[in-house]
Amino acid sequence: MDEDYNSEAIQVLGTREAIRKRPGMYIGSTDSRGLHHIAYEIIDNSVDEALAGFCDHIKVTINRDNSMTVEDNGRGIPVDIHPKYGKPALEIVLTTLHAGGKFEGKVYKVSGGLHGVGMSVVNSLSSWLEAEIRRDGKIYSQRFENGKPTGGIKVIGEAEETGTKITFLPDVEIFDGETFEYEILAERLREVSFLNKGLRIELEDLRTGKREEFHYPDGIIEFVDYINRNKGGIGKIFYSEGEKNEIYLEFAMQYNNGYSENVYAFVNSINTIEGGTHISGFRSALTRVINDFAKSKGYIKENDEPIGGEDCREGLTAILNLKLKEPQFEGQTKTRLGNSEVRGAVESIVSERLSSFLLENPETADIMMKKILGAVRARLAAKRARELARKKEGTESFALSGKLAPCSSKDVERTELFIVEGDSAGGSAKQARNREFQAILPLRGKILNVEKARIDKILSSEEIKAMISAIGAGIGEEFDISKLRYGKIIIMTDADVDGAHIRTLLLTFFFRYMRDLIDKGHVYIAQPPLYRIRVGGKERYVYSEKELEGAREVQRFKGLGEMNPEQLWETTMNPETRRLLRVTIQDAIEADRLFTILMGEDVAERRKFIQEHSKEAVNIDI
Ligand code: 0RA
Repeated sequence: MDEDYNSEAIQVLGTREAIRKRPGMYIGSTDSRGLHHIAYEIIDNSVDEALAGFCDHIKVTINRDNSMTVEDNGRGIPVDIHPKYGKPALEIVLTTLHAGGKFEGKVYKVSGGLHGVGMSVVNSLSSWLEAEIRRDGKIYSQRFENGKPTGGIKVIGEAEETGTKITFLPDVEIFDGETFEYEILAERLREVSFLNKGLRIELEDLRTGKREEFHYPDGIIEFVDYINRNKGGIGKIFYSEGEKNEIYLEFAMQYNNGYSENVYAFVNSINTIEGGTHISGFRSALTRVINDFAKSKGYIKENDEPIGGEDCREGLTAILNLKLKEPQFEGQTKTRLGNSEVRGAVESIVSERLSSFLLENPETADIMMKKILGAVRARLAAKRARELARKKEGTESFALSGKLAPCSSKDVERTELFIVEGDSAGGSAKQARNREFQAILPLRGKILNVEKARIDKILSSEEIKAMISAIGAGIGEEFDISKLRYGKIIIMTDADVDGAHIRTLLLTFFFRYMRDLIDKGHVYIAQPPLYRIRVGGKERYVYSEKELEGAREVQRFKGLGEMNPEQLWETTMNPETRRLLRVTIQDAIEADRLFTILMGEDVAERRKFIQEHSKEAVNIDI
């Protein structure tokens, strides 16, 4: 204990300086992501108080000046004077990189974050911070400027309730003028409330008046329902929870009418997008239980080929929510769980609970088995189609005859594949391009909507076959980015509604079947100009309606085909002068929801979405 406090005392001196010198070490970056990270640091402390069972309401307010207020109705951060420091506990939490939660002499929480260390990080990166604590019948307040208290802790009133309220203004110098974004916060807060059933989280933006409340008494059951809402969930949602060797797991799952896998796992509220031992435990339990059940109930015969793991996960939505004491996060973004003991714990809980569920719910079990056996049949059909295609490949250069205009360079650092809508635009592009490093693949009309088709049908579409074979890295589970033939895959469609539709179809295909292509930043959208204008005797191209203001003599481009090759090269294809938009995925769950709504079955939901988002529809960075 003593040693702990001594080392903390030494750290006091340089806390703020150390954090400001290397903010990246504490919050990852100082861009928009980093700015939101400091909000989560404060919010997480309130969530921890909720996890400990002392708080059920959190309110987050974005104030007009880009400061943020986070209030909870927990016990309130202790304010009593700490004997060793002679300072209030509150002040210590806000000014030192202490081992959070420990100063009361006990570790009271499981946490994925910085164990309350976050508070001093936020204070260090803020211009000012105000804390208001309700405890012991009183309201206490303390203000910090540039990380330092402007005075001692003061009693400013009386209150029966307890709670903590923190308001802070992120330092513009550190965050380069970035501001809080309602949607980013809303997505995270929704997720947090799904993962902590019953917790009520309010979000209000005083700049716009927008407000929402997230409150899910049924927690991750509602999370699964939310994801499956537009996918057509089939059968009951299965929910169970269990604990093994101090590893706590709750999970919920349901199949839907779609074909993609949506298994998301959270460890201490952190979305483990890089996977890990918990996911592999879940997968092996699922595959084993399904095979055992299928055999015992006669869905497959003893000697049949076993049902594959990917068959069991086609059209499956599942949420795993784990809490554990010492998570080891690995991988590039520290979002892969490494703890080896977790695999067995998850596997055993899921196996036991899922096999009972199947026996006790024969109707849902039957719906699941039919779904899974459909996936098996489609996989076998696709395999036959691929084998057939491979055989053909040798003799007649499969699917590519005449369509792709390849480039001469093989240097993936430089090469670009333009996927172009229509033969006529394809023709212009072929004339316009630099054939050394730019290849052109024209597509005829609309491509297949992969959201509504399954793998065997997808593989029989000529347009899709041509794309797979041009890109050269395979598809789905077999996709291998090291075989990629072009460093940039550039979608070039007209700047109109049809063009936007084709672009969305292509992005859906890449998202579902070549996800790595997007994750590793290889997919781009070309930006053809809308108009050519003449200003003061000079010609200029205009890329948005806004830039058009006040121009005369205006030539509007209806489609790519209307530009002559020189214009197309100059405006859209020449790396020196063109504009490209790189496609990024901020949040896989939200992207999945968007694709489902935009490309799925539910027409009414799609119309509603497009109406709500019509203003922002230009250049959404999915
Ligand atoms: C440690 C001990 C106690 C409260 C908290 C931490 C606490 C921290 C935060 C941060 C945001 N909201 C919070 N609410 C509570 C109190 C222990 C006690 O009263 O016995």
